[in-house]
Amino acid sequence: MPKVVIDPLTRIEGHLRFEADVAGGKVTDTHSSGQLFRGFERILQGRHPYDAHMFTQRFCGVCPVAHATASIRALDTAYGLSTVDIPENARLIRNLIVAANTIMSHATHFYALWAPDLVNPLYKTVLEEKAGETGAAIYKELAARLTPLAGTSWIRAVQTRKILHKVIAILGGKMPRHMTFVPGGVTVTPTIGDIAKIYSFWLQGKDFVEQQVLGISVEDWLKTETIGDVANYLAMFDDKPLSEVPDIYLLIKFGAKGIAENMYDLPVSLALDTYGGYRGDEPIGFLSYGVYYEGDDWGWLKSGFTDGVTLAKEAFDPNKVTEHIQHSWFEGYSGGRHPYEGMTNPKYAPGTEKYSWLKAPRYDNKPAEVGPLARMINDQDPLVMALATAFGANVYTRTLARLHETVRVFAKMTEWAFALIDNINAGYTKPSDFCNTTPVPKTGDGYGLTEAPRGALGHWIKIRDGKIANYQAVVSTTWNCSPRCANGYRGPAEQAALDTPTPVASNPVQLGSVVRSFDPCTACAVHTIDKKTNKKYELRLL
Ligand code: NFE
Ligand code: MG
Repeated sequence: MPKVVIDPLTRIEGHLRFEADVAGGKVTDTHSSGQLFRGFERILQGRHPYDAHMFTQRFCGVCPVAHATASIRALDTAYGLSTVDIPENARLIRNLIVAANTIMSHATHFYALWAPDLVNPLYKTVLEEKAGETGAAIYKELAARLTPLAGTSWIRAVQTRKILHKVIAILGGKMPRHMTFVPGGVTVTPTIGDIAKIYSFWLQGKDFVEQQVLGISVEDWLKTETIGDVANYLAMFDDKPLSEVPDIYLLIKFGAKGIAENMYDLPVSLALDTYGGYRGDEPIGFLSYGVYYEGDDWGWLKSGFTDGVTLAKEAFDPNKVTEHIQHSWFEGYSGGRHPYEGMTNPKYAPGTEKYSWLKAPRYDNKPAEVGPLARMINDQDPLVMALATAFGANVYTRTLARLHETVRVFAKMTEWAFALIDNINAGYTKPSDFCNTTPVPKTGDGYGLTEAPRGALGHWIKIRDGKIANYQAVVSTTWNCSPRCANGYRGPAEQAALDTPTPVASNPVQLGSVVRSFDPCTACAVHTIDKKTNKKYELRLL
């Protein structure tokens, strides 16, 4: 059976290998394999608890803020501090930093890491073959906007990304790896001028979001809640030339067979809604831990676990999180283990049933998709629920959920910024208004749950004799790209890639797009290898 191997797969930090068996032009089996052991959890053992958020930010250059947040929330709880013990100013600043990082990451993913697939030559052929001049015009417009390094939207997205980094740098000293989170709060005490600067950057970002991405105001977009609203939105631009419609119009209208070919009777679409979903013959769910302080609580975006097929939601229970290592290059236990008891003992064993350096996180022993689609579903966002109900979970809804979340979080940032201004104007400017300084405990257990841009992220810490005795991080991409667990269930991306059309083995753009729709933090994919011939193929960006 021919095997397609994409290694490395992603266009960011590279070490994910994805193998697919292909028969009859479709994917019949999959193996997702992390190719790198780093060992941060072992490095942290025996160190001062303050090292946790400094070291774990080095996990990654695109989501250091998420790791700082998970570490600091783990330390907050280990120090005996609950949400109300964190001063409100600190909660607002933590929110603003997490929001800026998430928006930056989502813009990067859509424009630089995922959308280059849309200008793959295969889509040019498909669009032209099916719809002649109309198809050629659609492809030309996609290419003009999304071609890496040259596309008009690509360039503006990269510029906007910089603005979000500046917001974090004002509050956190620098980016990546800011320096302001500490147990009990933050170290920065911003002035009104600092916040005014942040607001001016936000306004620049708003120009891009409204002119290029949405074509309407952020506020109006957030009123889009039903498939009917989506149709009305599309209708606003239907009379305009393609060169004048917003980016999201192109994606919504021409991205889905369900919209273009069913709703509009158009002869052509990219059919992104026809792959990247779940068969439903293995357990699968959507998991979110919740994120952003909301008043005295955590979880402006709500936590939850929603069944991947029925979309029935249940309350999240942190005790149900485990990691399996049966198919991972680790040793020490069988079945699943809660992260407090977790172990990271590497044992490379190629050619066995083990095939990845990623562990297999499971919720209630089920594989779970994490990320913007899971967050929007668990938050019961009306628009994403409508899309998921109409089209299912697939490349199309996963990508739209990420864009929609970006707009929601972007809009919310001003609320937090203005609340901070109000507090400062009211005189809440003492150091204790920003940090509840608390001594390091000799002994303490803590866990910090948050949402990284790519999904649910948890750090678990045990402090003994004032030092870190055990540290376990269960990371978003570990959930999404996990290998099989002790029960033999495939991980979410492994399941979602089954049945993906692979008409041309040398150019498996749909397969790459399915796995990339999870925004895995792994690699800069530039080639694929046919294992049989060992011939390398360029995954063309242009
Ligand atoms: Ni390296 Fe990260 C995010 C985390 S990895 S990008 O988002 O946590 O999944
Ligand atoms: Mg781990």
